[in-house]
Amino acid sequence: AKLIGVELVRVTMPLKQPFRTSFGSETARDILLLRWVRSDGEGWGECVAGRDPLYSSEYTDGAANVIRRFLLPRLVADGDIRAESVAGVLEPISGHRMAKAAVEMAVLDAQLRAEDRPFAEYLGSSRSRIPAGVSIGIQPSIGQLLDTVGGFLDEGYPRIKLKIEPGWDLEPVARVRERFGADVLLQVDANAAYRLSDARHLSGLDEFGLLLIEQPLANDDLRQHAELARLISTPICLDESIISAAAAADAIAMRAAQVINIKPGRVGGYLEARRIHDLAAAHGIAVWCGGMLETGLGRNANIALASLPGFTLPGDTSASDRFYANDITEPVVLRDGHVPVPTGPGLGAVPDEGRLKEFTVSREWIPA
Ligand code: OSB
Ligand code: MG
Repeated sequence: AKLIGVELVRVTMPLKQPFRTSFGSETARDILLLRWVRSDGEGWGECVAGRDPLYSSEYTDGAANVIRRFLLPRLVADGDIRAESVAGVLEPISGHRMAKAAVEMAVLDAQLRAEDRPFAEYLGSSRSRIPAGVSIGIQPSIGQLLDTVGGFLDEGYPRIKLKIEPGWDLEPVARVRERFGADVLLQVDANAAYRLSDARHLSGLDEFGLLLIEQPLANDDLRQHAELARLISTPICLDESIISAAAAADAIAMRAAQVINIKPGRVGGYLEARRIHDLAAAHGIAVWCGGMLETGLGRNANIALASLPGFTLPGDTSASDRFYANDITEPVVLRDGHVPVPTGPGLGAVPDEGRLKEFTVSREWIPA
């Protein structure tokens, strides 16, 4: 099929409550969407970069720029564009994995829609629903934390993840355990806020029976994570450090990660994400699907990915109404602690034109 052009759509999605992590607080998501228009139909991609380069070096304006200047021209010059060849064509451009992932996602969606094929079928997965975890930001007080956790447990979320940072770690975990009991599936995420010299302090988490601690140390501290794993008994899960299947292989070989959080945007796309799933499964390493406060576009694609059998831990695949009062797609809805694996063609959802318009701040048409 012939590529006609690509539209870059910028949306601002207000969050129901501010979301605070160890690296910053967000009140709205500044999101870049891509509409990939072919002669036989179209597909949508969502870029997970944040407005500011805090989680990683990528940021929304930068992603739009690199897509416009460097990624699209290479793909257009290559001619017939299949999702499976996107990463190879873009390989000479270093880094910018979130931008590349957004492009590959749009190409894949258009391709699957043209074949009338659902993403889960393309992946070869068969689950019809998956359990959904929820990620809870750093709260202004313990009281508000307990109310928030209680609310999500009442909604039926079977797994709770608490964001932590120095000064907000042992106490919130202890109070959540004290209030809600030892059976709640509980884990923490530090977003790289600690140093190896905090090992003794972090071993204070060991008594709380956490599923894992996510990314305690800096993004490039693989060796230090391996050392920390020898000093604490809470399993270590890596997020920011795992930027590719090669990085995952290094982390596994070094024993720096007992668990891996897979985020398609962080690793350059859903196809690389799948390779990490396969690699981890071959090594007996559990994986789960992370989240980047995606709209229903990214969320549905993540849910399809997370229906692969190696995703043995609940992911950050919470429903649309966890972050957004109104999503741009049909909302993802939680039922009995699960979210449904999309069954329609493509990655699972399309934006509703009316709701998309409500959140759109700019659109740019780039002819092929
Ligand atoms: O570290 O997992 C993270 C959101 C933005 C940046 C980093 C992270 C997160 C989350 C959100 O935890 C999880 C979600 O989308 O539900
Ligand atoms: Mg994380």
